[in-house]
Amino acid sequence: MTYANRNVLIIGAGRQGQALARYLSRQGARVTLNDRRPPEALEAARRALAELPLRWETGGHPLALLDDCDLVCPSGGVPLDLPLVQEAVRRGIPLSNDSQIFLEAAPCKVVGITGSAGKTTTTTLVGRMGRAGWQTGRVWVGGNIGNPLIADMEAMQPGDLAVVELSSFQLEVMTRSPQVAAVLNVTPNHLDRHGTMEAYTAAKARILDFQTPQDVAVLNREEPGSRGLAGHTRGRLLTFGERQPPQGEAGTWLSPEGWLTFQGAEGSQRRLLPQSLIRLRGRHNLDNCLAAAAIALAAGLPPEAVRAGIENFTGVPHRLELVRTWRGVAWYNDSIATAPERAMAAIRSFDEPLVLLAGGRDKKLPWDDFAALVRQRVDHLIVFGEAADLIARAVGRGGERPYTLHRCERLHEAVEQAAAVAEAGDVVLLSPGGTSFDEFRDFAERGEKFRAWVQALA
Ligand code: UMA
Repeated sequence: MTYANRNVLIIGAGRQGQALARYLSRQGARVTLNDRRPPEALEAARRALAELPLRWETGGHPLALLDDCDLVCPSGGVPLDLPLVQEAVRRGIPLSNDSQIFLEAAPCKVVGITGSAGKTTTTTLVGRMGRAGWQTGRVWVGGNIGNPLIADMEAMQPGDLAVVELSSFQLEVMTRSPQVAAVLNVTPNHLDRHGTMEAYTAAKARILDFQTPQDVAVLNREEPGSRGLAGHTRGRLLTFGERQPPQGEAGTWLSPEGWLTFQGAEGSQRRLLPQSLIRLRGRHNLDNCLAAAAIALAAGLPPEAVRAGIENFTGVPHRLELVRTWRGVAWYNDSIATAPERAMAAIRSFDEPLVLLAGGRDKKLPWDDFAALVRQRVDHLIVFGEAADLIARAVGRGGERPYTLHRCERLHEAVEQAAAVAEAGDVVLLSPGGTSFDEFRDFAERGEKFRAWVQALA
């Protein structure tokens, strides 16, 4: 597709919108960048893009922007039920986004990774594996992880490998799939945006829907949401999971001797690395390693690269990140956990007595399973932010645990409360289960503030 002289409306002037505006503008498109925020709030973005001939429309989403418009590109954070987007659909104006345009134009092999949890760790691992073993060019890592790869398009060469994390928000409008496409799991998440589990699953399935018979799908054998998408595979299927794949199925697994192992479709077994070399905590991280191994092998990387990518990897910031051990208490930052499921995976990663900080903004997800796990595993629960009361009500009282439950307005107070109740040998875990938007710009800012407050404890 060529963009020269086409009128493109980009909605949202965040990272995706800015990267796309730059790319399309260089391709000769006439770009309008629209954001609901007022001009003062967009100063930095305007300065960053000052050299481009962009039209800016800020402070709202007037429908008149659609007059003479050829293409509308909503950013990930822009809901598709926004009247401006709905009106574009009604007028028959096609929708696209940075990831779709990236897939259309990428000159090299692209690996796409999605899932409700584990995307960023798995994407990072596959990137490390690529850097250890990709022979024909550079390896690019980006997408929902934070840096849109459309920004690097002009430097990409046919022999390169691009590893891209895709969110359900991006996939929702996409009609292209990467050559290697992985769905790690599909558990309730973002239901505030997608409405139903069916709609959310359908968005995720789009990563497979447009593959060709030459492509490879990677699915989680042991998680029904991902496994259930097997019917969407158009090419080869590889699976991952802890137990051995059934006969005839290619995939990774953990052998009884403790080796991450690859089984070929014809039944061959290849040892990749011993589990003892994995330095990440938690069972979900074992799954992320098994997934990354399957994805890397699907992309054509050698087994040695799988080992090199996992060995010595200690994790991604804000994901079960050890901040500090102070007075015998280990403080962990898992600010990325913006859904109860994620917080549950974090809780299960520890055997130590737990002080849990949970809260933030609710995404209309069920808290019952989370509450049941808290009653089994958490000694002290500290709830904070908008969802504090909701979580406290779900956990309720009765039974022994949690021994104490404290309510705080803000995260800073919650940190101080945790310092007051934790004893040597405990783990204090920030794994909120809610988003950060009630108090912070994003989960990264929440994690950074948490880190700073914990470092300052004295
Ligand atoms: N905006 C409007 N109107 C609206 C809503 C938003 O104009 O109705 C504007 C906002 O004022 C803001 C811009 O849109 O200026 C924000 O857009 P954005 O939230 O998409 O922000 P980006 O910086 O472009 O970040 C996006 C992803 N954000 C989302 O999908 C919500 C980032 O994922 C991603 O890292 C980045 O692009 C680079 O690709 C974040 C995320 O939370 C980490 N993702 C979700 C997740 O992982 O669960 C999907």
